[in-house]
Amino acid sequence: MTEKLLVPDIGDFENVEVIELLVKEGQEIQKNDPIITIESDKSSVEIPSTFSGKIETIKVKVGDKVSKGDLILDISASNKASIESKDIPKNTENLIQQAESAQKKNQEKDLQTQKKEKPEIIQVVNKGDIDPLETKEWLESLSSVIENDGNQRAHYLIKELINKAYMEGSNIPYTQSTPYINTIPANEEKKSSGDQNIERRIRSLIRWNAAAMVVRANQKFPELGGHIGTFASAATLYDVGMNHFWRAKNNKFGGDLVYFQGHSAPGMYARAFLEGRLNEKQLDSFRQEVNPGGLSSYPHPWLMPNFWQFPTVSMGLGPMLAIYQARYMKYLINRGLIKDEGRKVWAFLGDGEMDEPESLGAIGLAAREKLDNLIFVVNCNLQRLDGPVRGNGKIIQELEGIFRGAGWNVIKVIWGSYWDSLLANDKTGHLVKTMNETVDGEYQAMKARNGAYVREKFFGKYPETSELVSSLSDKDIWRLNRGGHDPHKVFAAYDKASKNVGSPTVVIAKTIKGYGMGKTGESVNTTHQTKKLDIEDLMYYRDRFDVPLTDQQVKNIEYYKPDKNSQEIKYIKEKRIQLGGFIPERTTYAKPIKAPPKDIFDNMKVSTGSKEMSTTMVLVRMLTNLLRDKNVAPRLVPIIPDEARTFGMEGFFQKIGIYAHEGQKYEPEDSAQLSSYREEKSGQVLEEGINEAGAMSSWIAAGTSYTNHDIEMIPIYLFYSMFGFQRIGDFAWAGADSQSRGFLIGATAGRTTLAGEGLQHQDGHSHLLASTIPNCVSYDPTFHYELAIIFREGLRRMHEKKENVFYYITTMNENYPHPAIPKDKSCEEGILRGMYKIKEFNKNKKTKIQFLGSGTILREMIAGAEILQNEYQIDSEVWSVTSFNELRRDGLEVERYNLLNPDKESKKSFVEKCLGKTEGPILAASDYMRMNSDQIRPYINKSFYSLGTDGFGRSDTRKNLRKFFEVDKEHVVTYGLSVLAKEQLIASKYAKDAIKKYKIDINKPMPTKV
Ligand SMILES: Cc1ncc(C[n+]2csc(CCOP(=O)(O)OP(=O)(O)O)c2C)c(N)n1
Ligand SMILES: [Mg+2]
Repeated sequence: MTEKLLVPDIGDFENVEVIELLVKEGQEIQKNDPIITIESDKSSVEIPSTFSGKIETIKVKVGDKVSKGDLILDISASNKASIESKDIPKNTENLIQQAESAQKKNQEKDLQTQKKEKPEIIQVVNKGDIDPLETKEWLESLSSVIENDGNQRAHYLIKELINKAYMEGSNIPYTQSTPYINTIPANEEKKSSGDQNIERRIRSLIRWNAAAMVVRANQKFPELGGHIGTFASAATLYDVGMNHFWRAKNNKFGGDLVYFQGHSAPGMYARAFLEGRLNEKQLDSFRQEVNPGGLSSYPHPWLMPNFWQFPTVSMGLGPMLAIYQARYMKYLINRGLIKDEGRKVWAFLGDGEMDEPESLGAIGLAAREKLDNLIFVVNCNLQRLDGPVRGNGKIIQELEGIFRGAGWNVIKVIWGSYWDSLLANDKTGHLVKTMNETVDGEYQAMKARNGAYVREKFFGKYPETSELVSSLSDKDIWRLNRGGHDPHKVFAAYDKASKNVGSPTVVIAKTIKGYGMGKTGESVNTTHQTKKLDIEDLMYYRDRFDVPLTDQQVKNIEYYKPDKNSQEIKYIKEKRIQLGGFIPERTTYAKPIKAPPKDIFDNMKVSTGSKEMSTTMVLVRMLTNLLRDKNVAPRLVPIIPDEARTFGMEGFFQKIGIYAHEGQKYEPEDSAQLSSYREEKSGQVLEEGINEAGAMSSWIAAGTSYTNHDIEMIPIYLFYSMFGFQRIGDFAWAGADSQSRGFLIGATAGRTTLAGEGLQHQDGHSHLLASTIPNCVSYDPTFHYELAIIFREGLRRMHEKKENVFYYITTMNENYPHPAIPKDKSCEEGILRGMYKIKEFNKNKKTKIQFLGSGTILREMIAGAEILQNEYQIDSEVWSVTSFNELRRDGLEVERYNLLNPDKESKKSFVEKCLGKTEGPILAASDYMRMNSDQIRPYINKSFYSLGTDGFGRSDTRKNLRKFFEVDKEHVVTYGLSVLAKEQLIASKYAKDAIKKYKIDINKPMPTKV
């Protein structure tokens, strides 16, 4: 049966050009195979077949204009797989699945409810209680509900009560925090199978060696710095993870991913020393990295590429990177690219670090995406650098509320085991009441004093609490430990966190900053900066943790490493063997991706004739081509912060889908259209919403996939160029440190090219920001073939040759025709190295000038050069500068070589090779600040002038903006003449005439001043 394939609804477009035929007559095709590509002035999109069968006749050809309902081809259909098929639509299918799984969950919940557990209830006495008897009755009723019908029922009743109160007008929010006690009751703690005595001894040695390393380095070179207090507070939190939870990567398992708190790095080195991975000499090179073998101050994969995986020390980056890492892991699983092995992402954070907006900025996403592979551990030592985090409040309670509100599973680890019996005996609730009432400033001060002080200030608040500790000595009171220092409590929390299903978990642990450091460093406001300990302090530290060193060895600040056959060393190794290997460790076994054949971009090397298009559109066309390359296609990770339509990428929604872990539960408003919004569990596009920091975190996760998941991926993050480096600069630096590979595309770039958007949108400096990152390779191409050559080389260098660089390319939204690639063979090399001659005007053979132009402004220069030739008899050579940044790097290197080799023949920079033998002065311009082109001034011994867009952007037409910033063709002509006059190559009257002719106001203020 012959079916007719018609042009579907393509949105608000009519008469759209057919740019490619992807099938032939007589060809057998499957439903959904792409048939033709059509392109409007905004975007290109493939039209898929809605039938399977054999193509009889094709009714369109390249260049035709088509609209909705036009006939594309006739096909003899092999089955009834038309779009009107009676199959259950995908969305309905989703809804059914959803309903079924919800039902199943409810049944599971009901089962849980039937298990009756006797809850432990602590009655909190409240100052504002006007009728304690009534309170008691209500509480007793609640107890009996819990006893008879379980926690779920009790929770339901409480919720109903709150709803009722709300509806009656009582708008008092239900509190998000629970009493200031551990989330896991003592009787529900999972016990560790570890040998606590050996583990304590190991922990003590790690503590000692970490402190010794910092003290030794600072004794030698006081300028080196380092931290002791942070790891001292977190040692137990790390040790329990290392001994029992964190599984390493090996040939059988992908490995858990652990983001270590940056300035706790000494502790990780000290453990690696006991594990035999680092030696004493290396410990002695802490923070001395210039010579090989030094240990980096903080986790830096660039500097220790076989050790550190994640850069974290710029506060706030770790939490966001970890969230997006966990999401990306699920993305790879849902796309079928890696197995689901139950791997986890752990992130260690400081309580002070939680003040960073980034730290909390993405926790909503983690809950929404149900990232149960994610565990945050917030080390609440109540202090940051200068003083307490929340002196007047309680950071743990505050964080609990925030995370709980966002939908996280919260586990508070506040009190150690020594408190268990006191809490069990707190029949009046006064102990919990005191705990609730005491603020962090007091908690901190208590641990800087002694047991007697705690008795007076804490237990002394109420007679009931004084009585509770009456039989304890001051020493006993001092021994009452905090949860984060108690391996039993930490183990129970990690165990529960690891098993949690359906939401991310945060373990909020209370600790003491500088734990064990004694009077100079424990719980005092100066702890953070303590990097030197005097002999007395060191003796105290040794005794506090029973480190088996003699007084003399302490005076020498010797490291301590037990014999390799000792119990401790055997234990530490055994535990890591059981968990699959060492952590942290950075390796990669990813296979390279073969770069696509050179001809894949051939259609971008021919002239577009009169057809105009923007480079943003060229890029989208290129990506569409790449999606047909079987090696590259599945590895592309397009990342967009809610700008797909701006960039003409909406065709990707249908073609490769938007990643959504729950699929699509609704029928999109535009479902009838070809480019309708399609969310799918295996979707490929990461549509991040208005969230540049998150999008960048995704880019880093995908760009380091080759090491963290052993699969090379190609992230392409497209953004408004102004909201790139200057918005997420710190993440870009961390991405570079992580050796991320991938593309950043600064779209709608250029201060005068993105015309109407105004001051905060118009980018005239992103290339300069990009140039500050050593392994960022950046380009500002003008024409389609330049972009194609640069992009393909990027794929080859990064993903085939595995070079640790990343690409920043700007694309613009100005439509113009694109010429064919010049015939000259050296052109490709020039495009990649930064410049090549694109045009020569030599009709007059008298006076000459060299024009260097970049991006859209190159076109103004070509137009200006033409005017100069025709109207002023001035010849010129026009150079397309694809990258001033790359030219400068080459210039720097060559200059350095020449200076270091004064006796050798000087090498020539690429700039000099290109321009050295040319005639006339140089005038350079781009759509960026003059500093962009000025970068190459030192590398050419000729008169050099530049034009650029220094100053604040503003909205107007492109024409007006280019006039304002003096980069339009009229200014190119005028300044060109003026330059020649200054060089005494022509009379100044020509320049003066041009100023008059083009009505250039010489008294107009400098654009930087208005
Ligand atoms: C973005 C950023 N700002 C400031 C710093 C400097 N800094 C390093 S550690 C620190 C205090 C950290 O306190 P907290 O997060 O509580 O960690 P703790 O050492 O107490 O565990 C500060 C301000 C930094 N590393 N990064
Ligand atoms: Mg802190």
